[in-house]
Parts: sequence; C-alpha cells; structure tokens
Amino acid sequence: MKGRPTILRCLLTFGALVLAGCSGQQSALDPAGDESEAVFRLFVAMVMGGAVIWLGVTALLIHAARVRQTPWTAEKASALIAWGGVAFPIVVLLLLLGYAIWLMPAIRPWTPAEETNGAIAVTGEQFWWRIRYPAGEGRPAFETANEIRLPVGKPATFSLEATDVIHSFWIPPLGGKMDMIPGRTNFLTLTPTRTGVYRAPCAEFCGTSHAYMAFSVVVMEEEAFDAWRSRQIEGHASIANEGRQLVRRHGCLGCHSLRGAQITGGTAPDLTLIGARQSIGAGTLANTVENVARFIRSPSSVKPGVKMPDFDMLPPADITKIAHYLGGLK
Ligand code: HEC
Ligand SMILES: [Cu+2]
Repeated sequence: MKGRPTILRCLLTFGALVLAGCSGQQSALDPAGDESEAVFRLFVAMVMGGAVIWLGVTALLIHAARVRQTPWTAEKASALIAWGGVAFPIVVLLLLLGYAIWLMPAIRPWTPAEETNGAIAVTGEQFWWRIRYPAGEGRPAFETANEIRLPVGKPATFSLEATDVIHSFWIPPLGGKMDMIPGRTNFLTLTPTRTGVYRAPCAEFCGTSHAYMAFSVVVMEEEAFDAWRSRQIEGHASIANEGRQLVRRHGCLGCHSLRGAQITGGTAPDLTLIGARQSIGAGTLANTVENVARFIRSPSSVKPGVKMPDFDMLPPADITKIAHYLGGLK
C-alpha cells in the first residue's frame, strides 16, 4: 500500500520534468518560427497517431487474452490479419508519408538566387561561429560572432560554410538543422515569428570543445534590430581609453577585429559589440566582467582545445581593465 503513492509521485515528478524540458531557449517543442512549427506539427501527428494505434492494439490483445473465451474461426482470423495487419498499416503509413512530403517545401525551401545574395553568411570554426551580414540598402557589410540577431516576422536566409571540419547549424526553436561542410555552401531559410532569445548548439561533433560551441539568436522588433545593425556598422571610432590601448598593446588585434580600433584581424571572433552579447566563448560562459577576465587569463581551462593562447602572464590589473573595456562595448 505504501508503494503506490511513491510510484505516483515518481511518475508525476518525471512527467513534470519531461514537460519542463519542452519549453525554453533550446527546444524544438516550443516553436518560434514557421519552419519549426511545421516540424512540430508533424511530430505531434506522429506521436498522437502512434499513441492511438498502440492503445488499439493493446485493447485488442487484452480482449483476445482475457475477455474472449472461444477461438476465432480461420476466416475471421484471416480477415483480421488482412485488414488490421496489411490494409490498416498501409493506409496509415501512406497518410503520414503524404503529410511529410506536403510539409517538405516549408521545411526545406528552395532559395532563389536573389535571396542567396542577401544571405547572412555563417561559418563554423573550431569552436565558434563567424557571422557576416551582407551589404544592402546602402549599408556596408559587417562581421560579428557567436550571436545572430534577426527582425521578427521576416524570412532570413543563411549561407552555411565551415573552415576546418564539419559543423552543423541548428536553431531548435526556429528550425534546421543543416550541415556546414568545408568547401561547400548550403542555404537555409528560417522565419522567426516570436521575439526572444534562443540557443543554438553545434549539432555535429567537431572536436574537443564541440559541446562548448553554441550561439545565441536574438529575435527582435524591426526597430531594435535596425538600431543594433547601425551600432555594429558604426563601431567605436570615438572611444579612446586605456582598455583599448591595452587590447592593442597586448596583441589581441592580431587575431580579433574591433571596428573602430586601428587594425582588423580576422582569425578570431569579432569583438565590436562583445559587451552586448548573451554569452562569451560561443555560449560557454555568461557575459560578465569576471568571466571575460577568466576567459582572457586562461581560455584553455574554459574550453579544451581552444585556439586562443592563455594570457596568464599579463598583469592581473591589465586583464581587469580589458574585461571592463570589452564589457562596455555595446
Ligand atoms: C592567436 C589568436 C588570438 C589572440 C592573440 C587572442 N585571441 Fe581571443 N580568441 C581567439 C579565438 C580563436 C577565440 C575563439 C575561442 C572559442 O570560443 O573557441 C577567441 C575568443 C575570445 C573572446 C570570446 C569572444 C566571444 O565571442 O565569445 C574574448 C573576449 C577574447 N578572445 C579576448 C581576447 C583578448 C582580450 C586578447 C588579448 C589579450 C585575445 N583575445 C587574444 C584567438 C585569439
Ligand atoms: Cu562545431
């Protein structure tokens, strides 16, 4: 008697945990875009259909084993097998196949050439994301990293590449995934329908720090997006301070670009608006001054295999100043 409530409690807790896992920044079961909505509907149709069929088969089994006392005649049994075992599965599978094929254009839209020109170029690198917004409407192109911002309600086309090994582009709440393959360009169009911040993990094992390779997607109202884009393009030409001198003196700009600072590097994430990003180290640490300092001091202890050298030989005061400076680049 004592066992019952415990089992019930376990089931309730488990159920609550499972349901809690459905919402959130990285869930395909909480769609925030047209493409993920289509995949979600297919998922629901399959789960519900599967559940109904399973219940039917179980009921039949119980009926045959427990309720019915007399055996079936050979004819009745054959008819049951023909209808229940052949006709029914064929109809169900054909319906599901038809539904999935009907959804396909929505999930994998063909991207017309004029849209590929305006695509946001995303390149997978070990272990971060290079993001280039194209020039257009009189605005110059610009580069950023580890965070994609999009205006809500507008289809966004991505051109996907990789420099080193295969990575995979997947924004669960919006749709995907699509492989990023060195030497090849793949296209994907996604239409966000809800503002919010989403997390997108690399979906193809790509090396030691594969699990620390994610980016954030910030879906914004159009005005806020335009303001962000203008700030990216402007950079920080007017900022002259000690932090910036230190960044230059310690050689950070040999790898990193910082629009408005003298040099633009290119083998590492762009740092122009680093202070406005959700996280640092490609989704690895929360974006706080302490974490930025920790990352600069010893990236290798945060991300194994990282391609940034440790800077633990720098005076701690310099690292703190740089971290404060970077945190202010918004
Ligand atoms: C040899 C090239 C190189 C140098 C020099 C270098 N970095 Fe990096 N840095 C990288 C790479 C590569 C990454 C991406 C690491 C990752 O997330 O996998 C990175 C990442 C970062 C990040 C996180 C960026 C983000 O988008 O999350 C910060 C902050 C940073 N570096 C600051 C610095 C500072 C400050 C210096 C100078 C003291 C410096 N770096 C020098 C290569 C370099
Ligand atoms: Cu990867």
